[in-house]
Amino acid sequence: MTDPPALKAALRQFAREQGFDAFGVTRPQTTELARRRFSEFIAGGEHGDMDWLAAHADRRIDPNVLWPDARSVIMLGMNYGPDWDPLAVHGQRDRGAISVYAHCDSDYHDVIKKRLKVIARWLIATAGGDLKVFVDTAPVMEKPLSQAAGLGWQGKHTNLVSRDFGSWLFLGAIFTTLDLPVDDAGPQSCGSCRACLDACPTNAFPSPFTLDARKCISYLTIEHKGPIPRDLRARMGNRIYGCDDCLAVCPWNKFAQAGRDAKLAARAQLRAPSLQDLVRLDDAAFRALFAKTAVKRTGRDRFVRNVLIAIGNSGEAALAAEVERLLDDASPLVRGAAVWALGILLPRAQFAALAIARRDSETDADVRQEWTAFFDVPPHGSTVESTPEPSVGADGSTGRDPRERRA
Ligand code: B12
Ligand code: SF4
Ligand code: SF4
Repeated sequence: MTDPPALKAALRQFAREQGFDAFGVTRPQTTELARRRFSEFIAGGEHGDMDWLAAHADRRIDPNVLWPDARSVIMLGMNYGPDWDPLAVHGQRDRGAISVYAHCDSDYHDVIKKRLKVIARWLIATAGGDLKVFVDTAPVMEKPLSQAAGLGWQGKHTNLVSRDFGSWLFLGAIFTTLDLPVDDAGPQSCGSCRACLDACPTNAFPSPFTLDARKCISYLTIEHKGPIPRDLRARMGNRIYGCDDCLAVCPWNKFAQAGRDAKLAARAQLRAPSLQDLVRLDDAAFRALFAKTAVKRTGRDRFVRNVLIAIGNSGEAALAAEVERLLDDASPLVRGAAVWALGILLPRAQFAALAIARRDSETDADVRQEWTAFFDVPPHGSTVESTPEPSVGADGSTGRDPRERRA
């Protein structure tokens, strides 16, 4: 097939048969704005400890550096719209909120990559040329390229919004040496809306269209390897893996439809899992539960860290015994989060007694700091009654310190 418009139409149809709901073609170029903003993002340290974002920045901001032979970029979107309200779980304090994309019984990276390769084989067999496929993990700016290919526009929450699927599209890319006809860029359609900016529990948007990843719960719960900064813990509520708040409030979701791909079907078990069950997971149980899902990415220790923060925020004193057991966990990350949760769940005198008994034998500096941050524990021999008031006040998503709930 040599006629480029006919080839493109056949390719669009084949992509649809492979489960892709959105399709468009652009040239291997990013805009001046995208390049500038990416450089500012890295220079300002807004990528946190995602060093892989800073590495190969030249390739990421310029597809021609990534692959000089590319002539066209085919951008594809797969709808994963939920058929439930992803924000409803926030009202269930003893349950954890896992973001919609990770409910799927398969990791979307695997599903999409496999389908992109099927399309790639079809394209080579039909029209020749050379190509490369990418989803998420390669140095490719998928959102600006998708906007340029007409799939939608980058909303103020920075994700791609589609007129047909709202915020719920996974993106993937095929770079090819073929010269395909391009589509018009998606028009910016946020207007005066700022629902996503106002919905963010951690104020992670310094301004519309820009995100400071260091404050984003998605970053904190999935990418961040160390202890979660104290001032953000209470704001996380019960979000234990990713966050959908800015996506879910977008008014364009009213045109969205539930995802149709069986491979991305949501596992009901992950809709509102019990925090009590999750905090008991050891490494083997974690891997057994999440093996096929995107959640496996954090590993057990980071995941249990997140669950402990949610337990602290739940104010459920009945969970204190489960948490206390984790003070002996092998992972300092888990022990530190357990200390923070107990500081909220236990009556002050009981927490202080525990701190006095435990702090000096703690080998990890960060965990020792967790003990001292809540109470300036006096040296051995002093009485619990002399313990001063807590020195740290974490404000909740409601603006309140979760410890107030015990009052
Ligand atoms: C790093 C990363 C993250 C980081 C940083 C997110 C971010 N916004 O940068 C963290 C871990 C926080 C994250 C979180 C999430 N991610 Co993510 N992530 C990525 C990744 C790997 C790179 C994104 C990137 O380049 N960021 C750097 C910044 C500087 O680029 P940017 O976001 O495009 O920023 C632009 C705007 O700021 C814009 N801009 C600045 N000023 C202005 C002004 C105007 C007027 C305009 C128009 C634009 C504009 O310029 C920048 C360049 O275009 C992509 C995959 C990929 N390879 O592209 C997935 C990706 C963006 N993530 C995705 C998803 C699903 C998520 C989550 C929803 C997951 C979840 N539920 O928890 C959240 C959403 C959080 C959010 N509001 O962004 C999807 C988004 C799909 C979509 N429809 O857009 C992607 C594309 C993966 C995929 N293949 O499907 N992610
Ligand atoms: S994903 Fe959550 S924390 Fe991150 S920017 Fe959106 S609302 Fe804020
Ligand atoms: S919520 Fe409003 S401002 Fe945010 S992306 Fe959607 S339309 Fe744009």
